[in-house]
Amino acid sequence: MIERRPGSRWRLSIGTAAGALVILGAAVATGTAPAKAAPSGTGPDRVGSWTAPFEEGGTNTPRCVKGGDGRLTCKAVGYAQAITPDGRVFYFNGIESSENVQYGSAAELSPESRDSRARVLDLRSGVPTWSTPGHETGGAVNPNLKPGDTCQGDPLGVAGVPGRPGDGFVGSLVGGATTGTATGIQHNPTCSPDTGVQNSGDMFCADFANLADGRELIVGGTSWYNEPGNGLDRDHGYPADLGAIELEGLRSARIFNPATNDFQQVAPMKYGRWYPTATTLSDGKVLVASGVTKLIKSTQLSQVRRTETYDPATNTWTENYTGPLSENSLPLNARLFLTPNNQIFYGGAGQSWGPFGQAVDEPLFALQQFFDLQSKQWHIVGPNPLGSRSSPFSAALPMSPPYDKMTIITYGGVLGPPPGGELAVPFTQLTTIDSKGDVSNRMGANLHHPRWFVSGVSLPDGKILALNGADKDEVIDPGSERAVRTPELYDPATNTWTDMAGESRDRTYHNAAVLLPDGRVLSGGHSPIPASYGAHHTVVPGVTANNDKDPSFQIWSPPYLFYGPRPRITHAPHAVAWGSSFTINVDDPASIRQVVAMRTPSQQHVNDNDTRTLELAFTQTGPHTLTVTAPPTGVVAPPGTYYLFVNRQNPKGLTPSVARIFFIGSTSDNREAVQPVPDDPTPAHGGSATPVKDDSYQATYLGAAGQQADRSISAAAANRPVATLASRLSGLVRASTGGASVAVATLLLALALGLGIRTRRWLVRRVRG
Ligand SMILES: [Cu+2]
Repeated sequence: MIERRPGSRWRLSIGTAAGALVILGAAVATGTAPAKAAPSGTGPDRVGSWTAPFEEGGTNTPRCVKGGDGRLTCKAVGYAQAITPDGRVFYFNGIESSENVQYGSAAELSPESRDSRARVLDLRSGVPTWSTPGHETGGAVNPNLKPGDTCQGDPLGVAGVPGRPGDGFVGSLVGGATTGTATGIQHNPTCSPDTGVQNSGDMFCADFANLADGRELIVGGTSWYNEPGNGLDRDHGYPADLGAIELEGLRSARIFNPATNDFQQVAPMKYGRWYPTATTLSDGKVLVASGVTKLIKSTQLSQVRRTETYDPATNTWTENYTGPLSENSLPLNARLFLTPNNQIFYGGAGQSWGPFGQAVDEPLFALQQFFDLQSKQWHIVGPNPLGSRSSPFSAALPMSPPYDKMTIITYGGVLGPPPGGELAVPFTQLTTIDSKGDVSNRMGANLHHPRWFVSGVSLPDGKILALNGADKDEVIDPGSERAVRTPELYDPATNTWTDMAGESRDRTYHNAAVLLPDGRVLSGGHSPIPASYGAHHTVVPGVTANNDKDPSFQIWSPPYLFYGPRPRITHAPHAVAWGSSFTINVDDPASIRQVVAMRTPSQQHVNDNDTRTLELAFTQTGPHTLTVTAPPTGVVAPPGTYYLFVNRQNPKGLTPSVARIFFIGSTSDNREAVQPVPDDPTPAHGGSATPVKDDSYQATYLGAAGQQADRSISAAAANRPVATLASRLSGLVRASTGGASVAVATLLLALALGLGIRTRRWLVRRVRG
């Protein structure tokens, strides 16, 4: 356990990097609490139950269809999911069109990719139905920093050197923000060499947040191209695509409006951001941090180091910069939380492979830090005991009045920045932040199943479900991972994980899961990187995870739905103001133990840092009336849509009602709240899914010769020892060349720059006690 000492507020500098690296080595040895024995039993009241998988179009339509241009279009995978104010599911695809890669991702994935398509899934009647939003790909064109530039006559633009202050390590070092002595050398790094290929405005790798009025803000995303391609690609009639893959972060921001089922483009960010993090603030503005301007051949050597804030009221972005301490290096999709001290907390978790393992300042990822929203500067709390963690799930556990502390649970993932670990870890960490900004860390019970890229879903009874993911970091060696299909349920009251009923499908890279208004959990998504960065195929059938994409969903009914009668909310207001009292009507007030507000989810890349589960104070004030106290401030409950649940005490535990969806914010509105599903929801029925190994993909795309080739690949891969060894070796080479050089370079850099003094002083102080 590490407590932050009073006065131990350090200034952030590159010099702390070397210290963090040392600390990281020791931190892995941190002890873990033993897991308590899981309850036995396999009935649905113990492990819940799953529906069969179902997908858009069902088994009546093939998973993939070939267009007139010979290209496959396949059903969208639900890798990013959000709940709309009327209780539908908005989702979009990940790595759209990667099924068209025939031989290798390095040359083909960028030219074959397309902008991801969005869908709206409606489960309210019990029978799943789908609709296609207007401008189904989000309709964005990434605004070029240099309009009209084609990159052909601008080598600096192609290389992105040195970039602008705030754009990675290089941009800031040369631009002067980090050293405090601006050289004035800047260069706009962005160019869009292939804007005609419909893959320059991809929502894939954007983050999103539910705005206060119920719309979804989507920030960043992907522009795909080969570099240097110089136009010599198959789209222009050449036999092959020249150049190698690049993924560039979009400056684009867009809003999906559920009321019109359409997108609108809004003001762009200053920096292109691939894999940024969007966190909703107390006033409804949205802070965006991290993301990288260019992933594969980055010349910036780290992510975007400055944050920007979007104001929906004025459609403007503000760069949060008041000096060098406004800059910070964070992993991609850094898990950032608005904490009770009204600052943004980073606890040491994100997705670390960016830019492609070369972030020279990545040891900073291991430091817990606050971003002060008033001073707009970062300050360090101390090292995270486990160092940095890549692709775990992090969420705030339930908070109760007076909401003066938040405990963030973080579980799974792999340890360390690149090269870090490849094997998933079972560790659970509980980090508590109070309203004074004090931070403490402790270990929780281990997961029973170590898992990387694990989703999480907070439930209305205060428990949290861990589901999906794989036993290894698939980014290191795609196709070598084995799926983890057994979900686990965490009970904060007993600090125990319990295995739940198993899912039917592999869901590894790019899965997502959200809580539905009927209290069930929707799980979907599976869009792995093509095996060994080649084309999609399963490396060792039956052993390694399915390496084809899977557009199916499954719905899990938690055990609490099998405990007994559900309570009913017969009246709730449309909107409540912070700190106000409001009344709700329920069928049996005496049985109600909890009234709970939960922020409606928006999850992508197993990242949903706006989650809130707020227990609300209440008293019975009439035969069917409860008077409830709304959360006091926007710090506790950022403005927006929330589920309202009441939990009834049944003999086996708490059972939630179906949810009303209501707004929490600055104003009250006594119109009736939306009730997305009836009090006795129709059990899910209808819907179906194509098989795991979908024939339409194989037959349509590969043809007879291709199927033969694919079988030979599978046969070769089935030679397990050889395949495993080869895959291990390739992963090791990738990891060591990418990562070891990073660690060495970081140390040398920090020492050479002479900026380790502060760290050395700190270490000396620690050693002396
Ligand atoms: Cu991804």
